[in-house]
Amino acid sequence: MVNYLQEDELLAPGTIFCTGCPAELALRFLLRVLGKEVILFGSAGCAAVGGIGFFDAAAAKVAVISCLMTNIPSIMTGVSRYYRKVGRDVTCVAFVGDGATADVGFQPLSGAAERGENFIYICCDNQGYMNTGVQRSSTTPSKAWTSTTPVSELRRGKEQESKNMSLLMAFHGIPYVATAAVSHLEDFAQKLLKAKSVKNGMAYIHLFSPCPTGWRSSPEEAIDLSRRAVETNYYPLWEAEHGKFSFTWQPKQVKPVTEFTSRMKRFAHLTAEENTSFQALVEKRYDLISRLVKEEITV
Ligand SMILES: Cc1ncc(C[n+]2csc(CCOP(=O)(O)OP(=O)(O)O)c2C)c(N)n1
Ligand code: SF4
Repeated sequence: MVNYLQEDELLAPGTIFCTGCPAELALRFLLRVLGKEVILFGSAGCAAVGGIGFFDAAAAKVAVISCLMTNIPSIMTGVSRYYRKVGRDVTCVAFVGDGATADVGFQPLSGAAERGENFIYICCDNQGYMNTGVQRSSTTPSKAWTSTTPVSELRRGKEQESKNMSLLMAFHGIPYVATAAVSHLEDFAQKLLKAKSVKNGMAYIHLFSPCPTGWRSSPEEAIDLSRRAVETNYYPLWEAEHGKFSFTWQPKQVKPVTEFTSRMKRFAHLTAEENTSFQALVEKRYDLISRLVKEEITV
């Protein structure tokens, strides 16, 4: 894995991510893999405090463009087209939260994907609007506690199933879509390099990144939680190259999803029955992606 890393550390040593937040690790890592000829795009959210900085302190040592939650892909469209026009090979990469990606900024992302804009878009999915106080987003899992999906006699956390954002992007038919997890950095590095090599459209990576603060889990367990998500098939690692799906890493022995959910207080209220239906949902989602792989369905 060390071989993927380019020379310089491109994120300043001090950031204000919460203790144990793996988004910081992911941002440091991806900048080391992609190198200096990068323009980083961000918007309000936890990822922004790492990328853009805080008050008068810049964090990243590459060029950074701070966008609104509503217009990241639109600004990236203009900037990436400019560099193509002047003939300079610059990688435009977004590192943005799931709220900005799947909800607030979904329309311009979908539009840019359909138009074939050439940039890398990384959704750092901590499964909620964490920066503003742990509100639910469309990618928050069903049954999870958040500050806007409380657990009480009347409610059992989030009522809806999460939006399947990575598959939605794959069904746009863009050249490269992948899932990645902060626990599997070798896999993430290979996907970043594939994304960088795409020159004829968008590359989208959906990165699973536990949030100790919002998930009410231990900071020291963040990477382990990510590993458990992958090993329970809650978060399978796959890629779709030109619409062709394949798994990039698979557990030898799949663990029950309670190995993941039992490690955080946002799921502490789940009954045995609710755990069973959560497990069924995990298997339903995994079966869908398995069929796309095994039946060689191309989108
Ligand atoms: C259009 C718009 N709506 C709301 C906000 C307020 N706001 C700032 S950061 C944030 C949370 C962003 O959540 P997400 O994109 O999931 O990133 P996270 O903080 O979870 O990493 C919100 C709602 C905003 N800046 N712009
Ligand atoms: S709120 Fe969550 S995602 Fe945001 S910096 Fe803290 S641990 Fe990381």
